[in-house]
Amino acid sequence: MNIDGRPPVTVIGLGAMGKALAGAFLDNGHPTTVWNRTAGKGGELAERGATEAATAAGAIAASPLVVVCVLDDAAVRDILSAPAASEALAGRTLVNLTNGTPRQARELARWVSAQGADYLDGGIMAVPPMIGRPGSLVLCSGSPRAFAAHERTLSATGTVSYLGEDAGRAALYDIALLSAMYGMFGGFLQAVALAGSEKVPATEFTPMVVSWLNAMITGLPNMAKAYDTNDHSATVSNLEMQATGFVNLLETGRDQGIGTELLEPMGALLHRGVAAGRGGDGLSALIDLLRTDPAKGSDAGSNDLGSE
Ligand code: FVH
Repeated sequence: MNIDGRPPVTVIGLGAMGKALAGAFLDNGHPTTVWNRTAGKGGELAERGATEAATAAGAIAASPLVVVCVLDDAAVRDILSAPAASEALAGRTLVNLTNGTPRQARELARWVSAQGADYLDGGIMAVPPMIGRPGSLVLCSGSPRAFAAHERTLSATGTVSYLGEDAGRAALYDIALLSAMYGMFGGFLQAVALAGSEKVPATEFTPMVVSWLNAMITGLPNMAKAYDTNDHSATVSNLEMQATGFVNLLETGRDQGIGTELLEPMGALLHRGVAAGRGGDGLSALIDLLRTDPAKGSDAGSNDLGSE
């Protein structure tokens, strides 16, 4: 479907995510040009109306808005550093939806700007089948001018949340959210392995995990408030109690023949919190410890949102 007046967009990278992004632009009537390093991945999109470019430079030249979504920052640089590609960037907006670090985003923003182009960095908080559907969130930061110009087109992919002019901000949120996600998944893997050590089927046990995690999640806003106000005292589950109980998680893992490598760092942090004199505080006090480098022997310190 092509809806008259919808601006053209280019998608570079046709992995699982790039294909989903290009498909969402097509669904919303945007003339869509695609390019992928390895040929042969654009066939289905071409059948739906996409134009396959022969080169990355040709793909960039085809649209004022160029979305790149490839494996990593090194791949982005590989593509854009080719002279024809970097020359084609001038006057366009590059939206980089490749997973990367805040530092990589800021470096790329400077480089893209030096090529005479606008830059937006993004983090996709969705898996490919969610793209373009309710629940898909795309974090975005960088050039306000570029965001104003292209917000409507980008919203074909999902809800787009603009986090300000600092190109690194979207990556910071993305990586922080993924950190929370991997903590949850790591806990789930451990739980299933442990229950499975006595032949409890994962499918039987998982509903209980989901319900338990949902109950625990309701405590996060209070922990956030404790951290922001630097008052970790209002707790029904103090660190000393938790550090003592956590030893049982490690011991049970060992007794059942289940690896404990996912749990050990948390156990060590709990004990470091108690050793730092924070045993009466709640779990949120540990965030202060994460802000220090134990190898340097520095004090836990405290949260001071105004100092950075
Ligand atoms: N898929 C997901 O669940 C997550 C959801 C959240 C966001 N991530 C990030 O999205 C980026 C792309 O992920 P993907 O799922 O599309 O990844 P793949 O299917 O593995 O496709 C990788 C594409 O990258 C191309 N590529 C790799 N290296 C290079 C290079 N040196 N030069 C040019 N292109 C390169 C690769 O091309 P090819 O191998 O087909 O030639 C694919 O198009 C990623 O940052 C996720 O973290 C996805």
